Amino acid sequence: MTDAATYRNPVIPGFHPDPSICRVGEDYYLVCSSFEYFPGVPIFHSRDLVNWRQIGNVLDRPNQLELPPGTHASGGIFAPTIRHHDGRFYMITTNVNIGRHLLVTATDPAGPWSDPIYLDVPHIDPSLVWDDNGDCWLTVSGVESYRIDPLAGTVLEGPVPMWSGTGGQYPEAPHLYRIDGWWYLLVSEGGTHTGHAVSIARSRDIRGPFAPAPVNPFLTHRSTDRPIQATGHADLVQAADGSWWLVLLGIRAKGQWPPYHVLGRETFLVPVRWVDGWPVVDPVEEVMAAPAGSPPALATAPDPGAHRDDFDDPTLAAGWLSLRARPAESWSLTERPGWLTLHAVGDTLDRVGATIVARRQLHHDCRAGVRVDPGAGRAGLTLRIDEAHHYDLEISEGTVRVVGRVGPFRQVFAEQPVPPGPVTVTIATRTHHLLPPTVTAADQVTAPGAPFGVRPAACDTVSFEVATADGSVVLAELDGRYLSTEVAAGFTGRVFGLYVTEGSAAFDWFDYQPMPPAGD
Ligand code: 6LW
Repeated sequence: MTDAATYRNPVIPGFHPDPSICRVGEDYYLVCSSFEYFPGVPIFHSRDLVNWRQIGNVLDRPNQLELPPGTHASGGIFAPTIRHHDGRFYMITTNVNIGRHLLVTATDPAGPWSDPIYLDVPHIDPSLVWDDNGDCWLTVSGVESYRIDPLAGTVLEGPVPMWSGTGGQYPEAPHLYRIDGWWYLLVSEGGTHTGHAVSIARSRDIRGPFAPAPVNPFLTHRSTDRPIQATGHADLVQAADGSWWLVLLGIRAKGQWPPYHVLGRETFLVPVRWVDGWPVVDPVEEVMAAPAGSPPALATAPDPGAHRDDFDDPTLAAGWLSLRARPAESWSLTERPGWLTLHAVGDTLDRVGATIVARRQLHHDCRAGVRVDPGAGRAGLTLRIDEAHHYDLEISEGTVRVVGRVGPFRQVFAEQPVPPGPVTVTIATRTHHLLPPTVTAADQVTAPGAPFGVRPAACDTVSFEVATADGSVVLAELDGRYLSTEVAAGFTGRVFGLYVTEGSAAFDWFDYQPMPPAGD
Protein backbone atom coordinates (compact mmCIF):
# COMPACT_ATOMS: atom_id res chain seq x y z
CA MET A 1 0.00 0.00 0.00
CA THR A 2 2.14 2.86 -1.24
CA ASP A 3 1.21 6.51 -1.29
CA ALA A 4 -1.25 5.86 1.50
CA ALA A 5 -3.33 8.60 3.01
CA THR A 6 -4.30 8.20 6.63
CA TYR A 7 -7.39 9.09 8.58
CA ARG A 8 -8.39 8.93 12.22
CA ASN A 9 -10.90 6.64 13.88
CA PRO A 10 -13.49 6.86 15.27
CA VAL A 11 -14.92 8.84 12.39
CA ILE A 12 -17.96 9.68 14.53
CA PRO A 13 -16.83 9.76 18.19
CA GLY A 14 -19.01 9.52 21.27
CA PHE A 15 -22.17 7.50 21.77
CA HIS A 16 -22.98 6.80 18.10
CA PRO A 17 -23.50 3.04 17.80
CA ASP A 18 -24.93 0.69 15.18
CA PRO A 19 -23.94 2.73 12.12
CA SER A 20 -25.74 2.18 8.85
CA ILE A 21 -24.64 3.89 5.66
CA CYS A 22 -25.77 4.53 2.09
CA ARG A 23 -24.32 6.45 -0.83
CA VAL A 24 -26.12 8.55 -3.42
CA GLY A 25 -23.71 9.78 -6.07
CA GLU A 26 -20.90 11.54 -4.21
CA ASP A 27 -22.84 11.85 -0.96
CA TYR A 28 -22.81 9.45 1.97
CA TYR A 29 -25.47 9.33 4.69
CA LEU A 30 -25.11 7.53 7.99
CA VAL A 31 -27.53 6.90 10.88
CA CYS A 32 -27.04 5.61 14.44
CA SER A 33 -29.17 4.28 17.31
CA SER A 34 -30.55 6.72 19.87
CA PHE A 35 -32.36 4.60 22.54
CA GLU A 36 -34.26 6.70 25.11
CA TYR A 37 -33.13 10.05 23.73
CA PHE A 38 -35.27 12.51 21.78
CA PRO A 39 -34.96 13.41 18.94
CA GLY A 40 -34.05 9.98 17.61
CA VAL A 41 -31.73 8.50 14.98
CA PRO A 42 -29.09 11.16 14.27
CA ILE A 43 -28.28 11.42 10.56
CA PHE A 44 -24.90 12.52 9.21
CA HIS A 45 -23.62 13.55 5.79
CA SER A 46 -20.12 13.17 4.35
CA ARG A 47 -18.38 13.50 1.03
CA ASP A 48 -15.28 11.52 2.01
CA LEU A 49 -16.42 8.94 4.64
CA VAL A 50 -14.17 10.55 7.27
CA ASN A 51 -15.55 14.03 7.92
CA TRP A 52 -19.18 13.74 9.00
CA ARG A 53 -21.63 16.52 9.79
CA GLN A 54 -24.92 15.93 11.53
CA ILE A 55 -27.70 17.20 9.25
CA GLY A 56 -30.61 16.37 11.49
CA ASN A 57 -32.43 13.61 13.31
CA VAL A 58 -34.66 11.24 11.39
CA LEU A 59 -37.25 10.94 14.17
CA ASP A 60 -37.77 14.51 15.34
CA ARG A 61 -41.52 14.63 15.97
CA PRO A 62 -43.40 12.98 18.85
CA ASN A 63 -45.70 11.16 16.39
CA GLN A 64 -42.61 9.43 14.91
CA LEU A 65 -41.01 8.61 18.23
CA GLU A 66 -43.12 7.22 21.03
CA LEU A 67 -40.92 6.99 24.10
CA PRO A 68 -43.42 6.66 26.94
CA PRO A 69 -42.25 7.61 30.45
CA GLY A 70 -41.79 3.88 31.14
CA THR A 71 -39.03 3.77 28.52
CA HIS A 72 -36.05 2.51 30.49
CA ALA A 73 -32.50 3.65 29.84
CA SER A 74 -31.18 1.91 26.72
CA GLY A 75 -34.76 1.10 25.67
CA GLY A 76 -36.48 2.91 22.81
CA ILE A 77 -34.77 3.08 19.44
CA PHE A 78 -32.39 0.26 18.48
CA ALA A 79 -30.23 -0.17 15.41
CA PRO A 80 -31.49 1.66 12.30
CA THR A 81 -30.76 0.96 8.64
CA ILE A 82 -30.69 3.66 5.96
CA ARG A 83 -31.11 2.85 2.28
CA HIS A 84 -31.81 4.80 -0.91
CA HIS A 85 -34.06 3.25 -3.54
CA ASP A 86 -35.77 4.72 -6.55
CA GLY A 87 -35.27 8.36 -5.53
CA ARG A 88 -36.36 7.87 -1.94
CA PHE A 89 -34.52 7.40 1.36
CA TYR A 90 -35.77 4.69 3.72
CA MET A 91 -34.91 4.40 7.41
CA ILE A 92 -36.12 1.40 9.37
CA THR A 93 -35.52 0.76 13.06
CA THR A 94 -37.06 -0.96 16.09
CA ASN A 95 -38.75 0.83 18.95
CA VAL A 96 -38.32 -1.88 21.57
CA ASN A 97 -40.71 -0.15 23.95
CA ILE A 98 -43.62 -0.56 21.63
CA GLY A 99 -42.23 -3.82 20.21
CA ARG A 100 -42.51 -2.78 16.56
CA HIS A 101 -40.31 -1.86 13.64
CA LEU A 102 -41.00 1.53 12.16
CA LEU A 103 -40.18 2.68 8.68
CA VAL A 104 -40.02 6.29 7.51
CA THR A 105 -39.11 7.75 4.12
CA ALA A 106 -37.87 11.08 2.80
CA THR A 107 -36.73 12.63 -0.44
CA ASP A 108 -34.36 14.95 1.45
CA PRO A 109 -32.32 13.07 4.09
CA ALA A 110 -32.15 16.28 6.18
CA GLY A 111 -35.92 15.91 6.50
CA PRO A 112 -38.75 16.09 6.89
CA TRP A 113 -39.16 12.33 7.17
CA SER A 114 -42.62 10.79 6.85
CA ASP A 115 -44.86 9.60 9.62
CA PRO A 116 -43.97 5.99 10.45
CA ILE A 117 -45.32 2.84 8.90
CA TYR A 118 -45.20 -0.03 11.41
CA LEU A 119 -44.16 -3.59 10.68
CA ASP A 120 -45.21 -6.30 13.08
CA VAL A 121 -42.34 -8.70 12.61
CA PRO A 122 -40.35 -10.14 15.53
CA HIS A 123 -36.69 -9.53 16.40
CA ILE A 124 -34.46 -6.44 16.08
CA ASP A 125 -32.03 -4.87 13.62
CA PRO A 126 -34.27 -4.56 10.55
CA SER A 127 -32.62 -3.94 7.20
CA LEU A 128 -34.04 -3.45 3.71
CA VAL A 129 -32.94 -4.50 0.24
CA TRP A 130 -34.64 -4.63 -3.16
CA ASP A 131 -34.22 -7.68 -5.42
CA ASP A 132 -33.89 -7.78 -9.21
CA ASN A 133 -37.70 -7.85 -9.56
CA GLY A 134 -38.05 -4.70 -7.48
CA ASP A 135 -39.41 -6.64 -4.49
CA CYS A 136 -38.42 -5.34 -1.06
CA TRP A 137 -36.93 -7.71 1.53
CA LEU A 138 -36.71 -7.09 5.25
CA THR A 139 -34.03 -8.93 7.20
CA VAL A 140 -33.97 -9.13 10.99
CA SER A 141 -31.79 -10.63 13.70
CA GLY A 142 -31.97 -14.36 14.07
CA VAL A 143 -31.38 -14.32 11.04
CA GLU A 144 -34.45 -14.38 8.81
CA SER A 145 -36.04 -12.42 5.98
CA TYR A 146 -39.50 -11.33 4.89
CA ARG A 147 -40.72 -10.04 1.55
CA ILE A 148 -42.68 -6.90 2.35
CA ASP A 149 -44.56 -3.99 0.88
CA PRO A 150 -42.52 -1.21 2.50
CA LEU A 151 -45.04 1.53 1.84
CA ALA A 152 -48.06 -0.40 3.13
CA GLY A 153 -46.15 -2.09 5.97
CA THR A 154 -47.44 -5.55 5.03
CA VAL A 155 -45.64 -8.89 4.99
CA LEU A 156 -46.01 -10.75 1.69
CA GLU A 157 -43.79 -13.78 2.37
CA GLY A 158 -41.75 -15.23 5.20
CA PRO A 159 -40.12 -15.71 7.57
CA VAL A 160 -37.44 -17.23 5.37
CA PRO A 161 -34.58 -18.64 7.50
CA MET A 162 -31.21 -17.41 6.29
CA TRP A 163 -27.84 -18.02 7.96
CA SER A 164 -27.02 -17.36 11.61
CA GLY A 165 -23.28 -16.85 11.54
CA THR A 166 -20.66 -19.23 12.88
CA GLY A 167 -22.42 -20.05 16.14
CA GLY A 168 -21.59 -16.96 18.18
CA GLN A 169 -24.31 -15.57 20.43
CA TYR A 170 -26.83 -13.03 19.10
CA PRO A 171 -26.64 -13.30 15.32
CA GLU A 172 -27.82 -9.79 14.46
CA ALA A 173 -27.38 -6.69 12.33
CA PRO A 174 -27.97 -8.61 9.07
CA HIS A 175 -27.61 -6.69 5.81
CA LEU A 176 -27.98 -8.10 2.28
CA TYR A 177 -26.03 -6.71 -0.68
CA ARG A 178 -26.23 -7.50 -4.40
CA ILE A 179 -22.61 -7.77 -5.59
CA ASP A 180 -21.40 -9.42 -8.80
CA GLY A 181 -24.46 -11.63 -9.15
CA TRP A 182 -24.32 -12.82 -5.53
CA TRP A 183 -26.42 -12.01 -2.50
CA TYR A 184 -23.95 -11.34 0.29
CA LEU A 185 -25.33 -11.60 3.83
CA LEU A 186 -23.35 -9.69 6.45
CA VAL A 187 -24.07 -10.71 10.06
CA SER A 188 -22.69 -9.64 13.42
CA GLU A 189 -22.41 -12.14 16.24
CA GLY A 190 -20.84 -12.66 19.62
CA GLY A 191 -22.75 -9.86 21.38
CA THR A 192 -21.99 -6.19 21.31
CA HIS A 193 -19.15 -6.27 23.84
CA THR A 194 -15.66 -7.76 23.55
CA GLY A 195 -16.83 -10.95 21.79
CA HIS A 196 -18.26 -8.95 18.90
CA ALA A 197 -17.48 -10.19 15.38
CA VAL A 198 -18.60 -9.78 11.76
CA SER A 199 -19.15 -12.77 9.48
CA ILE A 200 -20.39 -13.16 5.93
CA ALA A 201 -22.05 -15.72 3.66
CA ARG A 202 -23.40 -15.63 0.10
CA SER A 203 -25.97 -17.18 -2.20
CA ARG A 204 -27.07 -16.85 -5.79
CA ASP A 205 -30.69 -16.81 -4.56
CA ILE A 206 -32.00 -14.24 -2.09
CA ARG A 207 -33.90 -17.08 -0.38
CA GLY A 208 -30.64 -19.00 0.14
CA PRO A 209 -29.06 -21.36 0.93
CA PHE A 210 -26.17 -19.15 2.04
CA ALA A 211 -22.61 -20.51 1.98
CA PRO A 212 -20.26 -19.01 4.59
CA ALA A 213 -16.94 -17.41 3.72
CA PRO A 214 -13.95 -19.74 4.21
CA VAL A 215 -12.62 -17.43 6.91
CA ASN A 216 -15.20 -16.21 9.41
CA PRO A 217 -15.47 -14.02 11.32
CA PHE A 218 -13.60 -11.80 8.88
CA LEU A 219 -13.50 -8.97 11.44
CA THR A 220 -13.16 -9.32 15.20
CA HIS A 221 -10.90 -7.95 17.93
CA ARG A 222 -12.03 -10.53 20.48
CA SER A 223 -9.35 -11.89 22.78
CA THR A 224 -6.80 -9.31 21.65
CA ASP A 225 -5.22 -6.41 23.50
CA ARG A 226 -6.01 -3.95 20.73
CA PRO A 227 -7.05 -0.52 22.03
CA ILE A 228 -10.25 -0.62 19.99
CA GLN A 229 -12.52 -3.45 21.11
CA ALA A 230 -16.03 -4.81 20.49
CA THR A 231 -15.77 -4.25 16.74
CA GLY A 232 -18.97 -5.31 15.02
CA HIS A 233 -22.42 -4.26 13.88
CA ALA A 234 -21.15 -3.32 10.43
CA ASP A 235 -22.55 -2.03 7.15
CA LEU A 236 -20.81 -2.09 3.75
CA VAL A 237 -20.68 0.71 1.21
CA GLN A 238 -19.03 1.11 -2.17
CA ALA A 239 -17.47 4.53 -2.72
CA ALA A 240 -17.99 6.48 -5.91
CA ASP A 241 -14.44 5.48 -7.01
CA GLY A 242 -15.30 1.77 -6.70
CA SER A 243 -13.49 1.17 -3.40
CA TRP A 244 -15.32 -0.65 -0.60
CA TRP A 245 -15.61 0.37 3.04
CA LEU A 246 -17.13 -0.95 6.22
CA VAL A 247 -18.60 1.23 8.95
CA LEU A 248 -18.91 -0.48 12.30
CA LEU A 249 -19.13 0.16 16.00
CA GLY A 250 -16.27 -0.22 18.45
CA ILE A 251 -15.32 0.92 21.92
CA ARG A 252 -12.22 2.64 23.27
CA ALA A 253 -11.71 1.24 26.75
CA LYS A 254 -9.29 2.73 29.28
CA GLY A 255 -7.98 1.67 32.67
CA GLN A 256 -7.94 -1.86 34.06
CA TRP A 257 -8.99 -4.38 35.32
CA PRO A 258 -11.38 -4.77 33.57
CA PRO A 259 -10.98 -1.89 31.13
CA TYR A 260 -13.88 0.58 31.20
CA HIS A 261 -15.49 2.44 28.35
CA VAL A 262 -17.27 5.67 29.03
CA LEU A 263 -18.08 7.17 25.63
CA GLY A 264 -20.43 4.39 24.60
CA ARG A 265 -20.01 2.58 21.29
CA GLU A 266 -18.59 4.80 18.55
CA THR A 267 -18.53 4.68 14.74
CA PHE A 268 -15.37 3.46 13.00
CA LEU A 269 -14.40 3.08 9.32
CA VAL A 270 -12.20 0.45 7.73
CA PRO A 271 -11.26 -0.14 4.07
CA VAL A 272 -12.32 -3.44 2.51
CA ARG A 273 -10.54 -5.39 -0.22
CA TRP A 274 -12.01 -8.39 -1.99
CA VAL A 275 -9.98 -11.58 -2.23
CA ASP A 276 -11.44 -14.57 -4.09
CA GLY A 277 -14.91 -13.10 -3.79
CA TRP A 278 -14.79 -12.40 -0.04
CA PRO A 279 -14.18 -9.20 1.91
CA VAL A 280 -10.89 -8.80 3.79
CA VAL A 281 -10.18 -6.06 6.34
CA ASP A 282 -7.24 -5.11 8.48
CA PRO A 283 -7.70 -4.60 12.22
CA VAL A 284 -9.39 -1.34 13.15
CA GLU A 285 -6.87 1.24 14.36
CA GLU A 286 -7.12 4.82 15.56
CA VAL A 287 -4.86 5.89 12.70
CA MET A 288 -5.76 3.95 9.57
CA ALA A 289 -4.01 3.87 6.24
CA ALA A 290 -6.41 4.34 3.36
CA PRO A 291 -5.63 2.54 0.11
CA ALA A 292 -3.96 4.59 -2.61
CA GLY A 293 -6.56 6.04 -4.94
CA SER A 294 -9.11 6.50 -2.19
CA PRO A 295 -10.94 9.79 -2.10
CA PRO A 296 -8.16 12.38 -1.54
CA ALA A 297 -10.05 14.10 1.25
CA LEU A 298 -9.28 11.04 3.39
CA ALA A 299 -5.98 12.72 4.15
CA THR A 300 -7.78 15.44 6.10
CA ALA A 301 -8.28 15.27 9.82
CA PRO A 302 -11.81 15.04 11.17
CA ASP A 303 -13.37 17.93 13.04
CA PRO A 304 -11.81 17.89 16.52
CA GLY A 305 -15.27 18.36 17.96
CA ALA A 306 -14.98 21.66 19.82
CA HIS A 307 -18.30 23.43 19.86
CA ARG A 308 -19.99 26.35 21.55
CA ASP A 309 -23.65 27.24 21.64
CA ASP A 310 -24.62 30.79 22.63
CA PHE A 311 -28.29 29.98 22.28
CA ASP A 312 -28.77 32.89 19.92
CA ASP A 313 -30.61 30.84 17.28
CA PRO A 314 -34.33 30.29 17.73
CA THR A 315 -33.92 26.53 17.20
CA LEU A 316 -31.84 23.99 19.07
CA ALA A 317 -29.00 22.49 17.01
CA ALA A 318 -29.44 18.87 15.87
CA GLY A 319 -26.82 17.58 18.33
CA TRP A 320 -28.87 18.46 21.43
CA LEU A 321 -30.62 15.56 23.12
CA SER A 322 -33.48 15.38 25.57
CA LEU A 323 -34.74 12.38 27.47
CA ARG A 324 -37.77 10.59 26.01
CA ALA A 325 -39.45 13.84 24.95
CA ARG A 326 -38.90 17.56 24.74
CA PRO A 327 -42.26 18.99 25.82
CA ALA A 328 -42.83 22.57 24.64
CA GLU A 329 -43.47 23.74 28.20
CA SER A 330 -40.02 22.55 29.34
CA TRP A 331 -37.78 24.79 27.22
CA SER A 332 -37.59 28.07 25.34
CA LEU A 333 -35.03 29.99 23.32
CA THR A 334 -37.19 33.10 23.09
CA GLU A 335 -38.34 33.68 26.66
CA ARG A 336 -34.98 35.26 27.49
CA PRO A 337 -33.38 36.00 24.12
CA GLY A 338 -29.85 34.63 23.81
CA TRP A 339 -30.44 32.17 26.65
CA LEU A 340 -31.84 28.66 26.82
CA THR A 341 -34.55 28.72 29.48
CA LEU A 342 -35.46 25.38 31.02
CA HIS A 343 -38.49 24.70 33.21
CA ALA A 344 -38.55 21.78 35.62
CA VAL A 345 -40.88 18.95 34.71
CA GLY A 346 -39.48 16.24 37.00
CA ASP A 347 -37.93 17.03 40.38
CA THR A 348 -34.82 14.81 40.31
CA LEU A 349 -32.25 13.45 37.86
CA ASP A 350 -32.59 10.12 39.66
CA ARG A 351 -35.91 9.34 38.02
CA VAL A 352 -37.29 9.47 34.52
CA GLY A 353 -38.88 12.81 33.63
CA ALA A 354 -36.31 15.49 34.45
CA THR A 355 -35.78 18.42 32.08
CA ILE A 356 -32.39 17.87 30.44
CA VAL A 357 -30.84 19.19 27.23
CA ALA A 358 -27.60 17.31 26.58
CA ARG A 359 -24.66 16.80 24.23
CA ARG A 360 -22.58 13.67 23.89
CA GLN A 361 -19.10 13.48 25.44
CA LEU A 362 -16.92 12.95 22.36
CA HIS A 363 -13.38 12.77 23.78
CA HIS A 364 -11.82 11.07 26.78
CA ASP A 365 -10.09 14.34 27.66
CA CYS A 366 -12.41 17.30 27.46
CA ARG A 367 -14.08 20.17 29.30
CA ALA A 368 -17.70 21.23 29.17
CA GLY A 369 -18.76 24.50 30.74
CA VAL A 370 -21.99 26.45 31.10
CA ARG A 371 -23.00 29.84 32.38
CA VAL A 372 -26.23 29.25 34.24
CA ASP A 373 -28.62 31.56 36.02
CA PRO A 374 -30.47 29.27 38.44
CA GLY A 375 -32.93 31.97 39.48
CA ALA A 376 -34.85 30.67 42.47
CA GLY A 377 -34.66 27.13 41.14
CA ARG A 378 -32.30 24.15 41.23
CA ALA A 379 -30.23 23.69 38.09
CA GLY A 380 -26.83 22.76 36.82
CA LEU A 381 -24.64 20.63 34.59
CA THR A 382 -24.62 16.84 34.80
CA LEU A 383 -22.39 14.17 33.32
CA ARG A 384 -24.67 11.17 32.97
CA ILE A 385 -25.15 7.72 31.59
CA ASP A 386 -28.58 7.10 33.05
CA GLU A 387 -30.83 7.97 35.99
CA ALA A 388 -28.74 5.84 38.36
CA HIS A 389 -25.29 6.94 37.14
CA HIS A 390 -24.55 10.66 37.03
CA TYR A 391 -22.31 13.31 38.56
CA ASP A 392 -23.83 16.78 38.91
CA LEU A 393 -22.65 20.31 39.49
CA GLU A 394 -25.82 21.70 40.96
CA ILE A 395 -26.74 25.21 42.08
CA SER A 396 -29.60 26.12 44.40
CA GLU A 397 -30.23 28.43 47.34
CA GLY A 398 -26.91 30.24 46.90
CA THR A 399 -24.82 27.05 47.00
CA VAL A 400 -23.02 25.03 44.34
CA ARG A 401 -22.71 21.32 45.10
CA VAL A 402 -21.02 18.31 43.58
CA VAL A 403 -23.50 15.45 43.77
CA GLY A 404 -22.82 11.87 42.72
CA ARG A 405 -25.38 9.15 42.13
CA VAL A 406 -24.03 5.65 41.49
CA GLY A 407 -26.43 2.74 41.64
CA PRO A 408 -28.46 3.07 44.83
CA PHE A 409 -26.01 5.55 46.39
CA ARG A 410 -26.26 9.32 46.35
CA GLN A 411 -23.76 11.62 47.99
CA VAL A 412 -22.85 15.30 48.16
CA PHE A 413 -19.04 15.48 47.73
CA ALA A 414 -18.45 19.22 48.04
CA GLU A 415 -20.33 22.46 48.39
CA GLN A 416 -19.53 26.13 48.34
CA PRO A 417 -21.56 29.35 48.48
CA VAL A 418 -22.06 31.28 45.25
CA PRO A 419 -23.34 34.85 44.82
CA PRO A 420 -26.80 35.33 43.30
CA GLY A 421 -27.02 35.54 39.51
CA PRO A 422 -25.28 33.63 36.74
CA VAL A 423 -22.55 31.15 37.69
CA THR A 424 -20.02 29.47 35.38
CA VAL A 425 -19.44 25.79 36.13
CA THR A 426 -17.28 23.28 34.28
CA ILE A 427 -16.94 19.51 34.27
CA ALA A 428 -13.63 18.18 32.92
CA THR A 429 -12.55 14.60 32.31
CA ARG A 430 -8.89 13.50 32.14
CA THR A 431 -7.51 10.04 31.38
CA HIS A 432 -4.34 10.28 33.45
CA HIS A 433 -3.70 7.42 35.81
CA LEU A 434 -1.87 9.32 38.53
CA LEU A 435 -3.94 11.23 41.00
CA PRO A 436 -3.20 14.94 40.87
CA PRO A 437 -2.19 16.53 44.19
CA THR A 438 -5.44 18.50 44.28
CA VAL A 439 -7.52 15.36 44.59
CA THR A 440 -10.26 15.68 47.16
CA ALA A 441 -13.28 13.57 47.95
CA ALA A 442 -12.72 11.21 45.04
CA ASP A 443 -9.82 9.58 46.74
CA GLN A 444 -12.06 8.52 49.59
CA VAL A 445 -14.22 6.79 47.04
CA THR A 446 -11.58 5.17 44.90
CA ALA A 447 -8.89 4.18 47.35
CA PRO A 448 -9.99 4.34 50.97
CA GLY A 449 -7.01 4.95 53.20
CA ALA A 450 -4.54 4.80 50.34
CA PRO A 451 -1.97 7.52 49.77
CA PHE A 452 -2.20 9.54 46.57
CA GLY A 453 -0.44 7.66 43.82
CA VAL A 454 -0.98 5.17 41.07
CA ARG A 455 -4.59 4.18 40.66
CA PRO A 456 -4.53 1.63 37.87
CA ALA A 457 -8.23 0.91 37.94
CA ALA A 458 -9.28 4.42 36.98
CA CYS A 459 -10.36 5.07 33.41
CA ASP A 460 -10.56 8.80 33.95
CA THR A 461 -10.90 11.48 36.57
CA VAL A 462 -13.88 13.78 36.46
CA SER A 463 -13.34 17.20 38.02
CA PHE A 464 -15.87 19.84 38.95
CA GLU A 465 -15.01 23.51 38.79
CA VAL A 466 -16.78 26.74 39.65
CA ALA A 467 -15.63 30.17 38.51
CA THR A 468 -15.23 32.65 41.39
CA ALA A 469 -13.99 36.23 41.64
CA ASP A 470 -10.60 34.71 42.55
CA GLY A 471 -10.48 32.36 39.58
CA SER A 472 -11.60 28.82 38.95
CA VAL A 473 -11.90 26.49 41.96
CA VAL A 474 -11.89 22.70 41.72
CA LEU A 475 -14.56 21.52 44.13
CA ALA A 476 -13.98 17.78 43.77
CA GLU A 477 -12.55 15.09 41.55
CA LEU A 478 -14.31 11.76 41.17
CA ASP A 479 -13.31 8.46 39.63
CA GLY A 480 -14.89 8.22 36.20
CA ARG A 481 -15.25 4.46 36.10
CA TYR A 482 -18.57 4.71 37.97
CA LEU A 483 -19.93 6.47 34.91
CA SER A 484 -18.91 3.69 32.52
CA THR A 485 -20.87 1.08 30.63
CA GLU A 486 -19.15 -1.65 32.63
CA VAL A 487 -20.77 -0.22 35.80
CA ALA A 488 -24.01 1.24 34.49
CA ALA A 489 -24.70 -1.42 31.80
CA GLY A 490 -26.71 -0.56 28.72
CA PHE A 491 -26.08 0.58 25.18
CA THR A 492 -25.45 4.31 25.54
CA GLY A 493 -22.52 6.52 26.61
CA ARG A 494 -21.93 9.67 28.59
CA VAL A 495 -23.61 12.98 27.85
CA PHE A 496 -23.20 16.44 29.40
CA GLY A 497 -26.64 17.72 30.33
CA LEU A 498 -27.97 21.16 31.18
CA TYR A 499 -30.81 20.56 33.59
CA VAL A 500 -33.32 22.01 35.99
CA THR A 501 -35.14 20.02 38.68
CA GLU A 502 -36.94 22.86 40.46
CA GLY A 503 -38.39 26.08 39.12
CA SER A 504 -36.79 27.60 36.04
CA ALA A 505 -33.21 28.34 35.03
CA ALA A 506 -31.54 30.01 32.07
CA PHE A 507 -28.30 29.04 30.31
CA ASP A 508 -26.29 31.72 28.56
CA TRP A 509 -23.92 29.40 26.75
CA PHE A 510 -22.47 25.89 26.60
CA ASP A 511 -18.86 25.36 25.61
CA TYR A 512 -17.22 22.00 24.85
CA GLN A 513 -13.47 21.67 24.25
CA PRO A 514 -11.38 18.57 23.66
CA MET A 515 -8.10 18.59 25.60
CA PRO A 516 -4.83 16.84 24.88
CA PRO A 517 -4.43 13.67 26.96
CA ALA A 518 -2.59 14.53 30.19
CA GLY A 519 -0.63 11.26 30.09
CA ASP A 520 0.64 9.45 33.13
C1 6LW B 1 -28.33 -3.62 18.44
C2 6LW B 1 -27.57 -4.83 18.17
C3 6LW B 1 -26.34 -4.44 18.83
O1 6LW B 1 -29.66 -3.66 18.10
O2 6LW B 1 -26.67 -3.76 19.95
O3 6LW B 1 -24.09 -4.15 18.49
C4 6LW B 1 -28.05 -3.51 19.89
N1 6LW B 1 -25.22 -4.60 18.27
O4 6LW B 1 -27.37 -5.14 16.84
C5 6LW B 1 -28.37 -2.17 20.45
O5 6LW B 1 -27.47 -1.22 19.93
